[in-house]
Amino acid sequence: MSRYRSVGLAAVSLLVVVLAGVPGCHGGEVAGGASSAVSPSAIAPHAASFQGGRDGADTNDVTALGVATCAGALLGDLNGDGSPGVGDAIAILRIVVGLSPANPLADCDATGATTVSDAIIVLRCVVGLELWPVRELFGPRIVAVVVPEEPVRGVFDITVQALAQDANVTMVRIDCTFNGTTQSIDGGEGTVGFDTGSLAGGTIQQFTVVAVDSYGLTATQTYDITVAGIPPTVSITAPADGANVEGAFDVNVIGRAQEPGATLAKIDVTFGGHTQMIDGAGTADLVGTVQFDSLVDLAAIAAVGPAVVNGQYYVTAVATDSLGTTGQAQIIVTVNNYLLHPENVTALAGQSVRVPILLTDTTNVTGFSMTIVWDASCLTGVSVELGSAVPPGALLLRTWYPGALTVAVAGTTLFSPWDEEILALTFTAGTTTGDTAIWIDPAGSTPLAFADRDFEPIWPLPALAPGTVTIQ
Ligand SMILES: [Ca+2]
Ligand SMILES: [Ca+2]
Repeated sequence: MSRYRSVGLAAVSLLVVVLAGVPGCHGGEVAGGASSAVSPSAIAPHAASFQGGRDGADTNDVTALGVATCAGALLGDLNGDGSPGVGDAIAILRIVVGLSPANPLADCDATGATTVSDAIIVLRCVVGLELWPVRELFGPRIVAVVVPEEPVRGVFDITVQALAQDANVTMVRIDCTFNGTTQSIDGGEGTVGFDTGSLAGGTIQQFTVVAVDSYGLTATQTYDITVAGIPPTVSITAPADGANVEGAFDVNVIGRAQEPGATLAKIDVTFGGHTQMIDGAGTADLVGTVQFDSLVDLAAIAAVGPAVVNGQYYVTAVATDSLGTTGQAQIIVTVNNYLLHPENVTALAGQSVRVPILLTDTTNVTGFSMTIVWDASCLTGVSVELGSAVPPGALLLRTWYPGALTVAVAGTTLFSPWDEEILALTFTAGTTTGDTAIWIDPAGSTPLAFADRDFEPIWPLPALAPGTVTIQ
């Protein structure tokens, strides 16, 4: 019996072993003495993972334009150990009989099909009748990647070309990944478009090309792509950070586009939930002023801060250049209006609720008069007490109507300069839940007035703001 025939018989016997699924007989001596202990069950996962690119072993990361090839793969070496073995032959035979999925590495004789002949070739290599390797596979080669030379912004194209390097192998696809998105090119050449989207200008993002051939071998290249758009600068030149503001106040801003060739499109300035826009003039620089009123739209101011009118708030300026890149500046201002207002409070339905009336600056104040108004269907049974800012013994006068109270305090002792509470009303909250307003009527039956110790009127009068009782 020739050695060729004995190897053939060994292959046939291996086929029987595989078909029978007999454990413990997967390796063993083959003519020539070579042995392998690889089991069929250990081969299949590897064959499957190989389709994904040899577990990344062929990845070649480069950051400059060039050529990257996969690490060599060997025809017939299905278990990837670099050597011919009985395990490789068994793996091929499992493909022949349909127990394992097809694997292009099994086609040792390049017939385009996996047959017993392919297993025999591996076994001949095992016993030294043929030279190993049968053939080395080089995998695909990325030959050209055309990326934008300049930093990119918005939609941009990248053209890629890859070649299969091995005989009887074709390019299957090229996977291109940028910013978490992968697009595939069928075959070995094509162009894909990506979008920088919301990526920050001036940052460097990776672009990865993975070429896949019909053997499942891959080649990988990675490039650095700079996102265009150096953010514009912007600053708030007035008011100063931390400044007090009262009533209407101006905000001055200045911005400049930094990206070469870009102009400044606009500056959005925001305070108290309101945004005002300064349009660009088609130039890189933009200077402008917007005005806000810290009194007019109190609801909007309260919406961005605690439920008090005076307090600290952000002023934000966002500059947007002609490429859509933004830069931002922010300061904090303290709204410090001379203000008379009921405090915002929360009440339980049917329960009593105390509502302080606050004056934000009690300097030189010794007396006042005012009319306080509310919805009598929501709040009933009002009682009045002097606030903690008012000295004991001050005279309290009051007249009560459903939904209105006139009250006056006259005295010669100065109010506490560090306390804002000048009066407090206690109501019984109704059973209807929701918000109900309390406000000061400056021209009511007892007009709003403040006086000093000489009974001289204090002027100007404070601004007025409503308070809210939230019934729960
Ligand atoms: Ca092997
Ligand atoms: Ca074949």
